[in-house]
Amino acid sequence: FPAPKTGPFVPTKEDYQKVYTAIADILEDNDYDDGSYGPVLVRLAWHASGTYDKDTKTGGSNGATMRFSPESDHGANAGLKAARDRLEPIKAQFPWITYSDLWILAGVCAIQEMGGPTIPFRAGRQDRDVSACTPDGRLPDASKVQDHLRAIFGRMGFSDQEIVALTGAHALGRCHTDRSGYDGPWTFSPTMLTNDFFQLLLKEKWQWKKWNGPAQYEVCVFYLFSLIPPDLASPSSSSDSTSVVGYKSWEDNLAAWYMLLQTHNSTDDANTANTPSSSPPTQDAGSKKLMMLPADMSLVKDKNFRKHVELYAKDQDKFFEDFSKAVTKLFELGVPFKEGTETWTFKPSTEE
Ligand code: DDH
Repeated sequence: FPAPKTGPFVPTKEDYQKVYTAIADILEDNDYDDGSYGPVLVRLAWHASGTYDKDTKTGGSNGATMRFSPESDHGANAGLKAARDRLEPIKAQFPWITYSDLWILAGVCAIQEMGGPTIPFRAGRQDRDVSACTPDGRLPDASKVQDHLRAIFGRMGFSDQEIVALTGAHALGRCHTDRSGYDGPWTFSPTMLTNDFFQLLLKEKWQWKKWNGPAQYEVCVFYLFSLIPPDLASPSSSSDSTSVVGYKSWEDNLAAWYMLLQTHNSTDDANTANTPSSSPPTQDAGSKKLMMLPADMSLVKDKNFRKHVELYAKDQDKFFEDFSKAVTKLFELGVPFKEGTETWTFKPSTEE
């Protein structure tokens, strides 16, 4: 008999599902940040995609050019080596997947596993060499505000509504003094995707943080004290109007108060850009005080952005629906999919 012909390996949805499951298995790590690599993997997928320029059709997630210098050394990409390194064993286990598809699938997986919406996925990104690296400056600068955001995201092809929806990803993760220079998480639950980023933007009073690092906002603690509801001691009455992050019951509200005040009393201010921490950066989760970037704050200062913030703060389902659409678009910018490429969705590991 003639030897059966063996063509090139064509991975199926089941093969990608195996990669998804393997990524889901390596998200948690109690020694890293808030206990999960999920947020930094989302950031890797976003920074791989967010270099896209619709006019020149350069950049985007096709290529995984952040593997190479100079792109890996761009200031905006500081710290993303942790995410790329975390995925190396997965690449070794499934050598057929391209880095470009792997990084995006990791973003999809991390969003879903952290309680976010389903993000549809199409495979077919090809890795490219160093010559496809994009110039520095294509990703947003956190110290800048609405005009800059519209210029950067407009270059990728996004509307105001999509910019606001995408930035809701800041419910996840934190800033690191040894990466961007900023410090702290945006929400109390940085490993769960919720609409808390929008709720906090609207409900808290934000003030400039007094420190040696870059200009950022923190919750005004005196304002918090002034808000302590007189009826808090009486469980029967509702303290809805003074809710810290939109919690409905007075017990939840009290718990949120307690967390806020506790984090304000913490002594982690020594951990600034100018005062290196004595513990290794990967083990030091940094400040627990909530923060906002100047770029985040412009979402409530600009009235055309603000109306979307208000909608998403009220309606998490709507946020999830729009976030899923905008992230799918982001992750596919500039990818030359073959005609007829199927769209797949993967189940979160909790539903398997
Ligand atoms: Fe972001 N982001 N991002 N971001 N981002 C940072 C962290 C994370 C901006 C600046 C910063 C998006 C939009 C913007 C995530 C996801 C997304 C940090 C801190 C800065 C600074 C980095 C560090 O110190 O480690 C700015 C500016 C914008 C904007 O202008 C809109 C978008 C669109 C996304 C997305 O995923 C769709 C995530 C997740 C993190 C947390 C990373 C981590 O390690 O934790």
